[in-house]
Amino acid sequence: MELIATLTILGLFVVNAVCDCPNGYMRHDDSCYKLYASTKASWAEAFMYCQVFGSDLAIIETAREQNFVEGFLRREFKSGMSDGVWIGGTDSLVEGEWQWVKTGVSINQQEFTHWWPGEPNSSGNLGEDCMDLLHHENYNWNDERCDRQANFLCEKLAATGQQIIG
Ligand SMILES: [Ca+2]
Ligand SMILES: [Ca+2]
Ligand SMILES: [Ca+2]
Repeated sequence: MELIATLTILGLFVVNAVCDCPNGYMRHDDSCYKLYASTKASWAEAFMYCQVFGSDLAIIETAREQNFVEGFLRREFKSGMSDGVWIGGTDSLVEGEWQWVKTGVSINQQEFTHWWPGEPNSSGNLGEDCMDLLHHENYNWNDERCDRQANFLCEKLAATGQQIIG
């Protein structure tokens, strides 16, 4: 009788720590990433797409995260993805003051930055206010015209918590 009671309790209350990503997302550290490799959008549209799916344009805060993203994008490029992937940096509010759109954190003051040499260069008459990663710039950071149609990378925090599996 005691044994059955114990088993019942275990059966009902076995919990399992889960820390996972939705289907179609790639896990790295505490984040889930989804690359839209066959959808192209302007930076503002890409921003909205990510939000619709409960995520945000990716924010790259460390060399470790940059390495992961570069590797991920290179593999996709080899599989046929075109050049140019939006991430979540912009200086559209104040020219030259780069920030991550999700958090408003200043990129200029971030310890880790990874601009390609000569970038951001605000190229062309219309300037460039949105951040992308270009294969031909080694997936380092570039400022780009925001209306360019490009693929994009969304990021969300991996779910953490407890799930009853009994
Ligand atoms: Ca991140
Ligand atoms: Ca700019
Ligand atoms: Ca540029």
